[in-house]
Amino acid sequence: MTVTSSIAADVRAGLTASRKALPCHLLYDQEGSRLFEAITELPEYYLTRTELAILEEHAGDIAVAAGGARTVAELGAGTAVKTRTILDAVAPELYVPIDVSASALEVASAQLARPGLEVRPLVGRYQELLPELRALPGPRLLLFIGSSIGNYDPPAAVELLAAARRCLVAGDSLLLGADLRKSEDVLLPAYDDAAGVTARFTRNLLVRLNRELGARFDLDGFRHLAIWNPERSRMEIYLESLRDQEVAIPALGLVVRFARGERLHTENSYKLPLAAQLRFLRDAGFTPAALWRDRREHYAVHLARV
Ligand code: AVI
Repeated sequence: MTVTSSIAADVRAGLTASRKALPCHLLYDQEGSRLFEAITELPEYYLTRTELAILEEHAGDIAVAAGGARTVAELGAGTAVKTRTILDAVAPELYVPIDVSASALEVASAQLARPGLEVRPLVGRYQELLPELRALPGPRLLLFIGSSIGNYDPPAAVELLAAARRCLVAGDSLLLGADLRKSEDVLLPAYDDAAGVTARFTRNLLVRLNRELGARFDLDGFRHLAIWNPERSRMEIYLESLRDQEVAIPALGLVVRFARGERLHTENSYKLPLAAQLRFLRDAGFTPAALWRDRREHYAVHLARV
C-alpha cells in the first residue's frame, strides 16, 4: 500500500463520518514535524522543557532504577537532547529508536551515534515492531517520553502500554513521560500560542490534503480551535469552518460539506491526574517503581517495572 493510499482511506473515513475527525498522525508530514519542533520551543508550550529539566535533574536516579539496562529502546525517534541525557546516564550498548518516519530516525540516529553505542533504528508502526524488543540484549529500558501517550484515547493508551509490557520480561523497565492535569490558564495558551505556530501546525493538515489528494481546502475558511474538556481531562483541537462551504477532494471523488461553525477534530491531548496515570500503568501490567515531577507538578516521569 502506498503512503498516499493509506492517507486516502483515513481521510475518506474521517471526512464522511457524522462528526468529522482525522487521525492525529496525519499532522506529521515534513512541514508538520518541523512546526511541531517549533512548538516545543514556544514560551507557552511548557511540556518539552519541563520534561527535559526533570530528566536532566534525575538522570542518575533513572539509570539506577533502570537496573543497568544494556538496551535502551524508544517509541518515537528521540530528540537528541532528551534522549542523550538518558543515554549518557544509562550508558547502554544498544539504542533502538522506533518510528514510522524513516527521516526522523535518520536524524535521531545521526545525532545520537557515538563510540561504544550501536544505534539500530526500526522503521514502522509501534504495535508491529514491539515484539522485536524480545530479541534485544536485556535488561531493556523502553522510553516513551514527550507525553505522546496523551494523544491516545485511554483504552488505546492502555493497550499500547500492555502490548509493550507483553514484549518485556522481568528486569526490564519503562520510562513514561506524561503531562498532568492542570489549570486551563496554563493549558489553553500551550495549545493556542500568541505567535500562531500551533494554528499553523493544525492548518498544515489542510495543506497536506490539498497537496497529496488534490483537495481544494481554502485555508482562510477554517480556524484553529483549542478547547479544554474537563470531563474527559483533555485538550481538544479542531479546525472550525468559518462559513458554509463545500470542499472537493478529487482523488477521493468526494465533495465534503461543512456548515458554518462545524468542526473537524484533529487531535486530543489528555492531561490525566497522577492517580489515573498510575492506574494506566498498573492496568497495562507494569509496577510503578519511581516517579519524578517538577516543582509546579505540571509533568510526571514514571519508571515502571515488569
Ligand atoms: C506530540 N504531542 C505530545 C503534542 C501534544 O502536546 O499533545 C502534539 C501537539 N499538538 C499541538 N501542540 C502539540
